[in-house]
Amino acid sequence: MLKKINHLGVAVKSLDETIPFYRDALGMTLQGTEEVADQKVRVAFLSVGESKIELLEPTSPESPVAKFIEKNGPGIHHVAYEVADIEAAIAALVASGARMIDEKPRKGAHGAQIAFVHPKSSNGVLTEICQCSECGH
Ligand code: CMX
Repeated sequence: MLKKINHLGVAVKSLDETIPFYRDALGMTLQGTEEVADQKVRVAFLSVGESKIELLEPTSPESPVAKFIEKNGPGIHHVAYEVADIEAAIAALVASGARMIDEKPRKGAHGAQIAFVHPKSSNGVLTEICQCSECGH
């Protein structure tokens, strides 16, 4: 079902203050920034080899990322796995008893289709699946 880890999501207070560490100190390639209005975040993707980090800055106090930072401070927020067929992956997760936050895919960054599994049913790790055949990341 899974193809690979697509990215790790990292909650940050400010993209502008965080990007220099990843781009300049670690030498990762900044692929770009984008607002995902549906998720109330502004995101930056940085890559090294095949691997990517998604920095997530909340754009509203109602953002799930704002709530996460308020409770935990900045840090690792989710793990995103790439799948070829997100509808089939959601069906398989539901069939195996996983509690989905999204039972239907919604639109994420770069036009990807995304869905989250609730961290309470994945041992405390917010888990994203994404189908991004046309999103270029
Ligand atoms: N990782 C692990 N646990 C998390 C978590 C995270 N990222 N976010 C919340 N939790 C935990 C909380 O700590 C809480 O645990 P306790 O009950 O032990 O205190 C539990 O989940 C439920 O938290 P809650 O306060 O009831 O619910 P929230 O309002 O904080 O919502 C969640 C939590 C996961 C349902 C919500 O954040 C959500 O829907 N997330 C999916 C969407 C999202 O994160 N979008 C941003 C990224 C978008 C992108 O990548 O493009």
